[in-house]
Amino acid sequence: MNSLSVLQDEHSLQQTLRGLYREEELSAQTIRYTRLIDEFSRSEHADGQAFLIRAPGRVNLIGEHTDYNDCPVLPMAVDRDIIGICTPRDDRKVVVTDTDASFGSCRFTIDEPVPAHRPGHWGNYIQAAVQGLKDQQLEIRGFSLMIDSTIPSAAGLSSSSALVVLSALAALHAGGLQMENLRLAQLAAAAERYTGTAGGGMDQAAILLGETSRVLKIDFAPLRCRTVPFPEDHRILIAHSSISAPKTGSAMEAYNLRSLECSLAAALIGSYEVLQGRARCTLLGELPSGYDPSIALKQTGYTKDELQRHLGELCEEVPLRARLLSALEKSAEPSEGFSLLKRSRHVLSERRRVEQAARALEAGDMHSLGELMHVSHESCRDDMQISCTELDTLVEIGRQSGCIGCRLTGAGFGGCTVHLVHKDLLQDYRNQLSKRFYRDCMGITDPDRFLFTVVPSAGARILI
Ligand code: NG1
Repeated sequence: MNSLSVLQDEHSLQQTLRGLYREEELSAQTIRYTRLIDEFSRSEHADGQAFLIRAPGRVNLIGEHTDYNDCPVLPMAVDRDIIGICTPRDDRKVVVTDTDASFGSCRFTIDEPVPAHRPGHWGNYIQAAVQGLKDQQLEIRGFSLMIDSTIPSAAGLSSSSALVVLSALAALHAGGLQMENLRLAQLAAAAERYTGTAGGGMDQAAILLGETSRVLKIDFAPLRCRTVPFPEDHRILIAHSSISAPKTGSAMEAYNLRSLECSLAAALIGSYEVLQGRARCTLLGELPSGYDPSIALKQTGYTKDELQRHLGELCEEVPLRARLLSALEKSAEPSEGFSLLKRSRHVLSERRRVEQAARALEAGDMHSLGELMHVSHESCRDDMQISCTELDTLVEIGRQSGCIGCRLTGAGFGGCTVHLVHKDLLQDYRNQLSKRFYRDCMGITDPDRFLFTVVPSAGARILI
Protein backbone atom coordinates (compact mmCIF):
# COMPACT_ATOMS: atom_id res chain seq x y z
CA MET A 1 0.00 0.00 0.00
CA ASN A 2 1.11 3.51 -0.73
CA SER A 3 0.88 6.84 0.94
CA LEU A 4 -1.60 9.14 -0.77
CA SER A 5 1.18 11.43 -1.95
CA VAL A 6 2.65 8.54 -4.00
CA LEU A 7 -0.70 8.04 -5.72
CA GLN A 8 -0.91 11.76 -6.40
CA ASP A 9 2.26 11.75 -8.48
CA GLU A 10 0.86 12.54 -11.92
CA HIS A 11 3.73 11.12 -13.91
CA SER A 12 3.68 7.69 -12.30
CA LEU A 13 -0.11 7.68 -12.38
CA GLN A 14 -0.07 8.25 -16.12
CA GLN A 15 2.47 5.43 -16.53
CA THR A 16 0.13 3.12 -14.62
CA LEU A 17 -2.84 4.06 -16.78
CA ARG A 18 -1.02 3.72 -20.10
CA GLY A 19 -2.35 0.59 -21.84
CA LEU A 20 -5.59 0.61 -19.87
CA TYR A 21 -7.12 3.36 -21.99
CA ARG A 22 -6.88 4.62 -25.53
CA GLU A 23 -3.93 6.94 -26.00
CA GLU A 24 -6.20 9.89 -26.84
CA GLU A 25 -8.08 9.43 -23.55
CA LEU A 26 -5.06 9.14 -21.31
CA SER A 27 -4.99 12.78 -20.19
CA ALA A 28 -8.70 12.87 -19.38
CA GLN A 29 -8.37 9.59 -17.47
CA THR A 30 -5.38 10.90 -15.51
CA ILE A 31 -7.46 13.91 -14.50
CA ARG A 32 -10.32 11.60 -13.48
CA TYR A 33 -8.04 9.50 -11.24
CA THR A 34 -6.38 12.59 -9.79
CA ARG A 35 -9.80 14.03 -8.86
CA LEU A 36 -10.76 10.78 -7.19
CA ILE A 37 -7.53 10.67 -5.20
CA ASP A 38 -7.84 14.34 -4.20
CA GLU A 39 -11.46 13.97 -3.15
CA PHE A 40 -10.62 10.88 -1.11
CA SER A 41 -7.65 12.57 0.51
CA ARG A 42 -9.99 15.32 1.72
CA SER A 43 -12.56 12.85 3.08
CA GLU A 44 -12.79 11.83 6.71
CA HIS A 45 -11.64 8.27 5.96
CA ALA A 46 -8.30 8.97 4.37
CA ASP A 47 -5.51 7.83 6.67
CA GLY A 48 -2.55 8.02 4.36
CA GLN A 49 -2.17 4.37 3.27
CA ALA A 50 -4.19 3.68 0.18
CA PHE A 51 -4.39 1.73 -3.08
CA LEU A 52 -6.16 2.15 -6.43
CA ILE A 53 -8.38 -0.49 -8.01
CA ARG A 54 -10.10 -0.74 -11.38
CA ALA A 55 -12.89 -3.05 -12.60
CA PRO A 56 -14.07 -2.76 -16.23
CA GLY A 57 -17.59 -3.22 -17.59
CA ARG A 58 -18.12 -5.79 -20.30
CA VAL A 59 -19.96 -6.08 -23.56
CA ASN A 60 -21.10 -9.43 -24.85
CA LEU A 61 -20.65 -9.97 -28.59
CA ILE A 62 -22.73 -13.16 -28.63
CA GLY A 63 -23.95 -15.86 -26.22
CA GLU A 64 -26.91 -14.36 -24.37
CA HIS A 65 -28.61 -16.09 -21.45
CA THR A 66 -26.34 -19.05 -22.09
CA ASP A 67 -23.99 -18.74 -19.11
CA TYR A 68 -26.42 -19.95 -16.43
CA ASN A 69 -26.97 -23.02 -18.63
CA ASP A 70 -23.24 -23.76 -18.67
CA CYS A 71 -23.10 -22.80 -22.35
CA PRO A 72 -20.32 -20.52 -23.68
CA VAL A 73 -20.19 -16.76 -24.22
CA LEU A 74 -18.04 -14.36 -26.28
CA PRO A 75 -17.68 -11.09 -24.34
CA MET A 76 -14.90 -8.56 -23.83
CA ALA A 77 -14.00 -6.33 -20.91
CA VAL A 78 -14.26 -2.67 -22.03
CA ASP A 79 -12.69 0.70 -21.27
CA ARG A 80 -15.81 1.92 -19.43
CA ASP A 81 -15.07 1.07 -15.81
CA ILE A 82 -15.41 1.63 -12.10
CA ILE A 83 -12.28 2.90 -10.40
CA GLY A 84 -11.78 3.02 -6.66
CA ILE A 85 -9.40 4.29 -4.04
CA CYS A 86 -9.36 2.28 -0.85
CA THR A 87 -7.76 2.24 2.55
CA PRO A 88 -8.04 -0.43 5.30
CA ARG A 89 -9.84 0.40 8.56
CA ASP A 90 -9.16 -0.80 12.05
CA ASP A 91 -12.82 -1.33 12.94
CA ARG A 92 -15.09 -3.89 11.24
CA LYS A 93 -16.83 -1.26 9.12
CA VAL A 94 -17.09 -0.89 5.37
CA VAL A 95 -17.73 2.68 4.21
CA VAL A 96 -18.21 3.36 0.51
CA THR A 97 -18.89 6.68 -1.19
CA ASP A 98 -19.27 7.67 -4.82
CA THR A 99 -17.78 10.77 -6.47
CA ASP A 100 -21.33 11.37 -7.67
CA ALA A 101 -22.83 12.52 -4.38
CA SER A 102 -26.36 11.81 -5.61
CA PHE A 103 -25.66 8.10 -5.02
CA GLY A 104 -25.26 8.72 -1.30
CA SER A 105 -23.05 6.37 0.70
CA CYS A 106 -23.11 2.79 1.86
CA ARG A 107 -22.03 1.71 5.36
CA PHE A 108 -22.26 -1.62 7.09
CA THR A 109 -20.32 -3.71 9.55
CA ILE A 110 -18.69 -6.82 8.17
CA ASP A 111 -20.72 -9.02 10.48
CA GLU A 112 -24.11 -7.85 9.15
CA PRO A 113 -25.75 -10.46 6.91
CA VAL A 114 -26.56 -9.49 3.31
CA PRO A 115 -28.73 -7.70 2.14
CA ALA A 116 -29.33 -4.88 4.59
CA HIS A 117 -29.92 -2.11 2.09
CA ARG A 118 -33.19 -1.44 0.38
CA PRO A 119 -33.81 -3.58 -2.75
CA GLY A 120 -31.86 -2.27 -5.72
CA HIS A 121 -29.49 -0.16 -3.60
CA TRP A 122 -25.95 -0.29 -4.99
CA GLY A 123 -24.66 -1.04 -1.49
CA ASN A 124 -26.12 -4.55 -1.78
CA TYR A 125 -23.44 -5.41 -4.36
CA ILE A 126 -20.67 -4.39 -2.00
CA GLN A 127 -22.21 -6.28 0.85
CA ALA A 128 -22.68 -9.32 -1.42
CA ALA A 129 -18.96 -9.32 -2.26
CA VAL A 130 -17.99 -9.14 1.41
CA GLN A 131 -20.47 -11.90 2.26
CA GLY A 132 -19.05 -14.09 -0.52
CA LEU A 133 -15.55 -13.76 0.93
CA LYS A 134 -16.78 -14.39 4.48
CA ASP A 135 -18.50 -17.56 3.30
CA GLN A 136 -15.05 -18.83 2.30
CA GLN A 137 -14.01 -18.35 5.94
CA LEU A 138 -11.66 -15.53 4.90
CA GLU A 139 -10.71 -13.04 7.59
CA ILE A 140 -11.97 -9.76 6.14
CA ARG A 141 -10.88 -6.36 7.39
CA GLY A 142 -12.93 -3.16 7.27
CA PHE A 143 -12.16 -0.65 4.55
CA SER A 144 -13.10 2.80 3.25
CA LEU A 145 -13.60 3.04 -0.48
CA MET A 146 -14.45 5.88 -2.84
CA ILE A 147 -15.57 4.95 -6.36
CA ASP A 148 -16.12 6.63 -9.70
CA SER A 149 -17.94 4.93 -12.58
CA THR A 150 -18.23 5.46 -16.33
CA ILE A 151 -20.34 2.33 -16.89
CA PRO A 152 -24.00 3.23 -17.50
CA SER A 153 -26.12 1.37 -14.96
CA ALA A 154 -29.06 -0.89 -15.83
CA ALA A 155 -27.75 -1.03 -19.40
CA GLY A 156 -26.54 -4.62 -19.87
CA LEU A 157 -22.87 -3.61 -19.51
CA SER A 158 -22.33 -5.24 -16.10
CA SER A 159 -22.01 -2.24 -13.84
CA SER A 160 -23.32 -4.37 -10.95
CA SER A 161 -20.78 -7.17 -11.43
CA ALA A 162 -17.97 -4.64 -11.84
CA LEU A 163 -18.93 -3.26 -8.44
CA VAL A 164 -19.01 -6.74 -6.89
CA VAL A 165 -15.58 -7.58 -8.32
CA LEU A 166 -14.09 -4.20 -7.35
CA SER A 167 -15.42 -4.58 -3.79
CA ALA A 168 -14.08 -8.12 -3.50
CA LEU A 169 -10.64 -6.95 -4.67
CA ALA A 170 -10.78 -4.06 -2.20
CA ALA A 171 -11.69 -6.34 0.71
CA LEU A 172 -9.01 -8.89 -0.20
CA HIS A 173 -6.23 -6.35 -0.64
CA ALA A 174 -7.20 -4.37 2.46
CA GLY A 175 -6.87 -7.61 4.43
CA GLY A 176 -3.53 -8.54 2.84
CA LEU A 177 -5.17 -11.45 0.98
CA GLN A 178 -4.98 -12.60 -2.63
CA MET A 179 -7.08 -14.88 -4.76
CA GLU A 180 -6.51 -16.44 -8.15
CA ASN A 181 -8.75 -14.89 -10.88
CA LEU A 182 -10.73 -17.99 -11.86
CA ARG A 183 -11.58 -18.71 -8.24
CA LEU A 184 -12.49 -15.08 -7.57
CA ALA A 185 -14.70 -14.99 -10.69
CA GLN A 186 -16.68 -17.99 -9.42
CA LEU A 187 -16.89 -16.59 -5.93
CA ALA A 188 -18.08 -13.18 -7.20
CA ALA A 189 -20.72 -14.83 -9.44
CA ALA A 190 -22.10 -16.81 -6.51
CA ALA A 191 -21.93 -13.74 -4.27
CA GLU A 192 -23.90 -11.58 -6.70
CA ARG A 193 -26.80 -14.05 -6.45
CA TYR A 194 -27.28 -12.84 -2.85
CA THR A 195 -28.81 -9.73 -4.39
CA GLY A 196 -31.63 -11.82 -5.88
CA THR A 197 -30.60 -12.46 -9.50
CA ALA A 198 -30.31 -16.03 -10.70
CA GLY A 199 -27.41 -15.10 -13.00
CA GLY A 200 -24.57 -17.07 -14.56
CA GLY A 201 -20.86 -16.37 -14.38
CA MET A 202 -20.14 -14.48 -17.61
CA ASP A 203 -19.86 -10.98 -16.21
CA GLN A 204 -17.53 -11.63 -13.30
CA ALA A 205 -15.28 -13.84 -15.47
CA ALA A 206 -15.12 -11.27 -18.29
CA ILE A 207 -14.40 -8.47 -15.82
CA LEU A 208 -11.52 -10.38 -14.21
CA LEU A 209 -10.06 -12.10 -17.26
CA GLY A 210 -10.30 -9.21 -19.75
CA GLU A 211 -7.29 -8.48 -21.95
CA THR A 212 -6.38 -5.42 -24.00
CA SER A 213 -7.36 -5.83 -27.70
CA ARG A 214 -8.76 -9.32 -27.15
CA VAL A 215 -12.18 -10.96 -27.07
CA LEU A 216 -12.81 -13.70 -24.50
CA LYS A 217 -14.25 -17.10 -25.31
CA ILE A 218 -15.48 -18.25 -21.91
CA ASP A 219 -16.66 -21.79 -21.17
CA PHE A 220 -18.20 -23.01 -17.94
CA ALA A 221 -18.09 -26.21 -15.88
CA PRO A 222 -15.22 -25.92 -15.41
CA LEU A 223 -14.73 -22.17 -15.91
CA ARG A 224 -12.05 -21.53 -18.55
CA CYS A 225 -11.16 -18.80 -21.00
CA ARG A 226 -9.23 -18.43 -24.22
CA THR A 227 -8.67 -15.10 -25.89
CA VAL A 228 -8.96 -14.11 -29.55
CA PRO A 229 -7.53 -10.86 -31.01
CA PHE A 230 -10.05 -8.24 -32.05
CA PRO A 231 -9.15 -6.88 -35.51
CA GLU A 232 -7.66 -3.38 -35.48
CA ASP A 233 -9.67 -2.16 -38.46
CA HIS A 234 -13.03 -2.77 -36.80
CA ARG A 235 -14.90 -0.89 -34.09
CA ILE A 236 -17.45 -1.78 -31.43
CA LEU A 237 -20.17 0.83 -31.07
CA ILE A 238 -22.57 0.67 -28.13
CA ALA A 239 -26.01 2.19 -28.64
CA HIS A 240 -28.26 2.47 -25.61
CA SER A 241 -31.95 1.95 -26.29
CA SER A 242 -32.58 4.67 -23.65
CA ILE A 243 -34.77 2.14 -21.83
CA SER A 244 -33.40 1.42 -18.39
CA ALA A 245 -33.46 -2.24 -17.36
CA PRO A 246 -32.54 -2.28 -13.66
CA LYS A 247 -32.01 -5.65 -12.00
CA THR A 248 -34.77 -4.94 -9.55
CA GLY A 249 -38.51 -5.16 -9.90
CA SER A 250 -39.87 -6.35 -13.22
CA ALA A 251 -36.55 -6.69 -15.11
CA MET A 252 -35.17 -8.94 -12.36
CA GLU A 253 -38.36 -11.00 -12.33
CA ALA A 254 -38.24 -11.38 -16.11
CA TYR A 255 -34.54 -12.36 -15.97
CA ASN A 256 -35.09 -14.88 -13.18
CA LEU A 257 -38.08 -16.32 -15.02
CA ARG A 258 -35.84 -17.07 -18.03
CA SER A 259 -33.34 -18.77 -15.75
CA LEU A 260 -36.08 -20.83 -14.10
CA GLU A 261 -37.62 -21.79 -17.46
CA CYS A 262 -34.23 -23.07 -18.63
CA SER A 263 -33.79 -25.16 -15.47
CA LEU A 264 -37.32 -26.56 -15.84
CA ALA A 265 -36.65 -27.35 -19.50
CA ALA A 266 -33.46 -29.21 -18.54
CA ALA A 267 -35.29 -31.14 -15.80
CA LEU A 268 -38.07 -32.26 -18.14
CA ILE A 269 -35.63 -33.14 -20.91
CA GLY A 270 -33.48 -34.94 -18.32
CA SER A 271 -36.42 -37.08 -17.20
CA TYR A 272 -37.34 -37.84 -20.80
CA GLU A 273 -33.76 -38.91 -21.51
CA VAL A 274 -33.75 -41.25 -18.50
CA LEU A 275 -36.96 -42.86 -19.75
CA GLN A 276 -35.17 -43.46 -23.07
CA GLY A 277 -32.37 -45.23 -21.18
CA ARG A 278 -29.95 -42.34 -21.63
CA ALA A 279 -28.09 -40.16 -19.13
CA ARG A 280 -29.97 -37.48 -17.18
CA CYS A 281 -29.05 -33.83 -17.70
CA THR A 282 -29.70 -31.12 -15.14
CA LEU A 283 -28.58 -28.18 -17.28
CA LEU A 284 -29.19 -27.50 -20.98
CA GLY A 285 -25.43 -27.23 -21.50
CA GLU A 286 -25.03 -30.94 -20.74
CA LEU A 287 -27.04 -31.94 -23.84
CA PRO A 288 -25.06 -33.13 -26.87
CA SER A 289 -24.61 -30.67 -29.72
CA GLY A 290 -27.41 -30.89 -32.28
CA TYR A 291 -29.91 -32.06 -29.63
CA ASP A 292 -33.50 -31.33 -30.67
CA PRO A 293 -35.48 -30.27 -27.56
CA SER A 294 -38.82 -30.66 -29.37
CA ILE A 295 -38.63 -34.45 -28.92
CA ALA A 296 -39.00 -33.97 -25.15
CA LEU A 297 -40.95 -30.71 -24.79
CA LYS A 298 -44.32 -29.60 -26.13
CA GLN A 299 -44.71 -26.62 -28.43
CA THR A 300 -47.08 -24.63 -26.24
CA GLY A 301 -46.44 -23.11 -22.82
CA TYR A 302 -46.72 -25.20 -19.64
CA THR A 303 -49.03 -24.25 -16.79
CA LYS A 304 -47.77 -24.22 -13.23
CA ASP A 305 -49.98 -27.22 -12.37
CA GLU A 306 -48.66 -29.15 -15.30
CA LEU A 307 -45.05 -28.48 -14.31
CA GLN A 308 -45.68 -29.35 -10.67
CA ARG A 309 -47.18 -32.66 -11.80
CA HIS A 310 -44.32 -33.35 -14.22
CA LEU A 311 -41.69 -32.59 -11.62
CA GLY A 312 -43.47 -34.73 -9.01
CA GLU A 313 -43.80 -37.71 -11.36
CA LEU A 314 -40.69 -37.56 -13.43
CA CYS A 315 -37.82 -35.98 -11.65
CA GLU A 316 -36.35 -38.44 -9.15
CA GLU A 317 -33.51 -36.16 -8.13
CA VAL A 318 -34.95 -35.03 -4.82
CA PRO A 319 -32.86 -31.86 -4.10
CA LEU A 320 -33.26 -30.64 -7.69
CA ARG A 321 -37.00 -31.31 -7.61
CA ALA A 322 -37.37 -29.51 -4.28
CA ARG A 323 -35.40 -26.51 -5.55
CA LEU A 324 -37.40 -26.24 -8.77
CA LEU A 325 -40.76 -26.75 -7.06
CA SER A 326 -39.96 -24.00 -4.57
CA ALA A 327 -38.83 -21.58 -7.32
CA LEU A 328 -41.95 -22.42 -9.33
CA GLU A 329 -44.13 -21.78 -6.30
CA LYS A 330 -42.69 -18.26 -5.96
CA SER A 331 -42.92 -17.43 -9.66
CA ALA A 332 -46.00 -15.86 -11.25
CA GLU A 333 -47.40 -17.86 -14.16
CA PRO A 334 -46.77 -16.04 -17.47
CA SER A 335 -49.95 -15.46 -19.52
CA GLU A 336 -48.65 -17.71 -22.34
CA GLY A 337 -47.41 -20.33 -19.84
CA PHE A 338 -43.79 -21.32 -19.15
CA SER A 339 -42.17 -21.39 -22.61
CA LEU A 340 -39.71 -24.23 -22.14
CA LEU A 341 -39.31 -25.25 -25.78
CA LYS A 342 -38.61 -21.70 -26.98
CA ARG A 343 -36.06 -21.08 -24.21
CA SER A 344 -34.18 -24.30 -24.83
CA ARG A 345 -34.24 -23.72 -28.59
CA HIS A 346 -32.59 -20.34 -28.00
CA VAL A 347 -29.96 -21.66 -25.60
CA LEU A 348 -28.97 -24.65 -27.71
CA SER A 349 -28.85 -22.68 -30.97
CA GLU A 350 -26.99 -19.80 -29.28
CA ARG A 351 -24.40 -22.29 -27.98
CA ARG A 352 -23.77 -23.36 -31.57
CA ARG A 353 -23.56 -19.73 -32.73
CA VAL A 354 -21.00 -18.86 -30.05
CA GLU A 355 -18.73 -21.69 -31.22
CA GLN A 356 -19.14 -20.57 -34.84
CA ALA A 357 -18.59 -16.92 -33.90
CA ALA A 358 -15.35 -17.71 -32.04
CA ARG A 359 -14.09 -19.62 -35.08
CA ALA A 360 -15.10 -16.79 -37.43
CA LEU A 361 -13.30 -14.21 -35.26
CA GLU A 362 -10.19 -16.40 -35.17
CA ALA A 363 -10.28 -16.66 -38.95
CA GLY A 364 -10.82 -12.88 -39.32
CA ASP A 365 -14.16 -13.61 -41.02
CA MET A 366 -16.07 -10.61 -39.66
CA HIS A 367 -18.99 -11.01 -42.04
CA SER A 368 -19.82 -14.46 -40.68
CA LEU A 369 -19.50 -13.10 -37.16
CA GLY A 370 -21.89 -10.26 -38.06
CA GLU A 371 -24.42 -12.62 -39.59
CA LEU A 372 -24.35 -14.77 -36.43
CA MET A 373 -24.98 -11.64 -34.35
CA HIS A 374 -28.09 -10.89 -36.42
CA VAL A 375 -29.44 -14.41 -36.04
CA SER A 376 -28.68 -14.24 -32.32
CA HIS A 377 -30.76 -11.08 -31.99
CA GLU A 378 -33.68 -12.76 -33.74
CA SER A 379 -33.43 -15.73 -31.38
CA CYS A 380 -33.22 -13.40 -28.35
CA ARG A 381 -36.32 -11.62 -29.65
CA ASP A 382 -38.47 -14.59 -30.72
CA ASP A 383 -37.40 -17.53 -28.57
CA MET A 384 -35.85 -16.01 -25.44
CA GLN A 385 -38.22 -13.02 -25.63
CA ILE A 386 -35.80 -10.62 -23.93
CA SER A 387 -36.01 -7.78 -26.46
CA CYS A 388 -38.29 -4.75 -26.61
CA THR A 389 -39.51 -2.42 -29.37
CA GLU A 390 -36.67 0.09 -28.90
CA LEU A 391 -33.95 -2.60 -29.04
CA ASP A 392 -35.54 -4.16 -32.14
CA THR A 393 -35.83 -0.77 -33.85
CA LEU A 394 -32.18 0.06 -33.12
CA VAL A 395 -31.07 -3.30 -34.51
CA GLU A 396 -33.25 -2.90 -37.59
CA ILE A 397 -31.89 0.60 -38.29
CA GLY A 398 -28.37 -0.70 -37.65
CA ARG A 399 -28.83 -3.48 -40.21
CA GLN A 400 -30.13 -1.00 -42.78
CA SER A 401 -27.28 1.42 -42.11
CA GLY A 402 -24.39 -0.84 -43.03
CA CYS A 403 -23.08 -2.43 -39.85
CA ILE A 404 -21.45 -5.85 -40.08
CA GLY A 405 -23.49 -7.17 -37.18
CA CYS A 406 -25.62 -5.85 -34.34
CA ARG A 407 -27.79 -7.22 -31.58
CA LEU A 408 -29.00 -6.54 -28.07
CA THR A 409 -26.35 -7.24 -25.46
CA GLY A 410 -26.63 -8.39 -21.85
CA ALA A 411 -29.77 -9.37 -20.01
CA GLY A 412 -32.13 -7.44 -22.36
CA PHE A 413 -35.56 -5.93 -21.55
CA GLY A 414 -33.97 -2.55 -22.44
CA GLY A 415 -30.35 -1.51 -22.05
CA CYS A 416 -27.83 -1.55 -24.89
CA THR A 417 -27.19 -2.91 -28.35
CA VAL A 418 -23.73 -3.77 -29.69
CA HIS A 419 -22.73 -2.90 -33.27
CA LEU A 420 -19.76 -4.24 -35.19
CA VAL A 421 -18.63 -1.69 -37.76
CA HIS A 422 -15.66 -1.22 -40.09
CA LYS A 423 -13.56 1.71 -38.84
CA ASP A 424 -13.92 3.66 -42.12
CA LEU A 425 -17.71 3.60 -41.86
CA LEU A 426 -17.98 4.39 -38.15
CA GLN A 427 -18.70 8.11 -38.37
CA ASP A 428 -21.33 7.78 -41.07
CA TYR A 429 -22.92 4.84 -39.25
CA ARG A 430 -23.04 6.78 -36.02
CA ASN A 431 -24.70 9.71 -37.77
CA GLN A 432 -27.34 7.39 -39.20
CA LEU A 433 -28.23 5.99 -35.75
CA SER A 434 -28.26 9.50 -34.27
CA LYS A 435 -30.68 10.71 -36.87
CA ARG A 436 -32.85 7.72 -37.65
CA PHE A 437 -33.19 6.22 -34.16
CA TYR A 438 -32.44 8.86 -31.55
CA ARG A 439 -33.86 11.92 -33.29
CA ASP A 440 -36.62 10.52 -35.51
CA CYS A 441 -37.88 7.64 -33.32
CA MET A 442 -37.11 8.79 -29.79
CA GLY A 443 -37.06 12.59 -30.08
CA ILE A 444 -33.62 12.65 -28.42
CA THR A 445 -31.59 15.69 -29.45
CA ASP A 446 -28.32 14.85 -27.63
CA PRO A 447 -27.68 11.24 -28.73
CA ASP A 448 -23.98 11.30 -27.81
CA ARG A 449 -24.75 10.31 -24.24
CA PHE A 450 -26.33 7.08 -25.60
CA LEU A 451 -23.75 6.26 -28.31
CA PHE A 452 -20.12 5.42 -27.61
CA THR A 453 -17.35 3.18 -28.86
CA VAL A 454 -15.49 0.77 -26.59
CA VAL A 455 -12.27 -1.16 -26.98
CA PRO A 456 -11.38 -4.54 -25.45
CA SER A 457 -9.69 -3.76 -22.20
CA ALA A 458 -7.64 -5.30 -19.39
CA GLY A 459 -9.29 -7.15 -16.52
CA ALA A 460 -9.91 -5.91 -12.98
CA ARG A 461 -6.95 -5.50 -10.68
CA ILE A 462 -5.22 -3.48 -8.03
CA LEU A 463 -3.38 -0.75 -9.94
CA ILE A 464 -1.01 0.71 -7.33
P1 NG1 B 1 -26.20 -8.03 -17.35
O1 NG1 B 1 -26.57 -7.68 -18.69
O2 NG1 B 1 -24.91 -7.44 -16.94
O3 NG1 B 1 -27.30 -7.78 -16.38
C1 NG1 B 1 -26.92 -10.63 -17.06
C2 NG1 B 1 -26.30 -11.68 -16.16
C3 NG1 B 1 -25.30 -12.55 -16.93
C4 NG1 B 1 -25.90 -13.11 -18.21
C5 NG1 B 1 -26.54 -11.96 -19.02
C6 NG1 B 1 -27.29 -12.44 -20.24
C7 NG1 B 1 -25.94 -11.16 -13.79
C8 NG1 B 1 -25.08 -10.49 -12.81
N1 NG1 B 1 -25.59 -11.05 -15.08
O4 NG1 B 1 -25.95 -9.66 -17.37
O5 NG1 B 1 -24.85 -13.59 -16.09
O6 NG1 B 1 -26.82 -14.13 -17.96
O7 NG1 B 1 -27.47 -11.22 -18.22
O8 NG1 B 1 -26.45 -13.11 -21.11
O9 NG1 B 1 -26.93 -11.77 -13.42
